[in-house]
Amino acid sequence: MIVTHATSRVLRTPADNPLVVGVPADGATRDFVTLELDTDEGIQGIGLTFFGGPLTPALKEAVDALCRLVIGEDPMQVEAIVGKLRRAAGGAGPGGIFTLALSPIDMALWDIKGKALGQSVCSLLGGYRDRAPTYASGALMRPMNLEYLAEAGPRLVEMGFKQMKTQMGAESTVRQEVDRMRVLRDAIGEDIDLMCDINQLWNVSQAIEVGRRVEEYHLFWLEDVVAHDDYPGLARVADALTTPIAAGEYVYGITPFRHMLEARSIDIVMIDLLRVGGITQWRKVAGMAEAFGLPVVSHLIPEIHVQLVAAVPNGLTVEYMPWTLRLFEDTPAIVDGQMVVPDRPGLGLSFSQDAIKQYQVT
Ligand code: SMN
Ligand code: MG
Repeated sequence: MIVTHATSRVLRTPADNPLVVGVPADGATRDFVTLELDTDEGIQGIGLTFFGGPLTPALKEAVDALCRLVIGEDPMQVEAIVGKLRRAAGGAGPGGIFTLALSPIDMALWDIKGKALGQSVCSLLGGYRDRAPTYASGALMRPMNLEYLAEAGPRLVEMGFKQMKTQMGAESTVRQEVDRMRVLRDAIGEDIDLMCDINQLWNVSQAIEVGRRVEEYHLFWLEDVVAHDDYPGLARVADALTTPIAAGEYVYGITPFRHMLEARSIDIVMIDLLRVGGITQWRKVAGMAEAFGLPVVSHLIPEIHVQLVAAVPNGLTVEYMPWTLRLFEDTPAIVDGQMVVPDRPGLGLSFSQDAIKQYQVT
């Protein structure tokens, strides 16, 4: 089998989140670059990427340029193709726009491999189980006030979520930060896992101070408490708190994970599929984390990440951030708080033709 053709598109969708209720849309949009890779055997693989922001046209061009090097290659030889693209990119890699452009190609190759073999990507990567816990994300964000949190948290529980994530980092006093956790914990009860993302907004002493004051609300994890590349700083926070510290979504490639793990910076390893360089690299980080006795969690794109988190023995939970939901025809079901791996080969996904018609940027 050889790759014969690549089609990339830019889709621009409203920047909403169906888990948020009662907040009017503000007209903001999100750009995605989608990829379809065709083969001489009629099997098509799909992938997508984003984080381009104003560089989205450049990201699409980078995907197209790399795809030109994939035409004529055997899609089953994923590492060989990834190696070829890395060597070709030279100093333009290993992070940044190169990694973001490599990821959709790598996803599409795994999708083709799965379809050719009649196996899900989850099965190809290890097939540890057929579903994974999932948590609601994006509904309990920093700008929302306490009244909204008290209403929205229980609404997510009613929808069937057993885990949910909120944010801190924007309040002007420690007391106000702590109040957010108190209000949410009171609203959702003791049996729901509550995660909290700081998105790098604290320094080490703030993280330790607020972190200690919210320990009584037993958070499932505190995420990105300080700058993503302050590995010793993260380690100081992780040592000071009993709440597990999660990080990893902001780093590119696999090597930074080695540094974080060696420095004992984190307790939970968050892997972003786009920044790490695709499925091939994602599973290498999962293996590294396993060797350190640590669980891995995903970042965004739950429809694809379910395949990965369910595949590995240390997959903890899938972030259900429904940004990409409307891009696909059929998305994985959520049953009893778990996301189920589709019973279809490859990624088990196809792009919605309606979404392409509606959102493609010409
Ligand atoms: C997040 C970061 C960047 C884009 C979307 C969402 C957030 C998360 O940190 O963990 O979901
Ligand atoms: Mg985050």
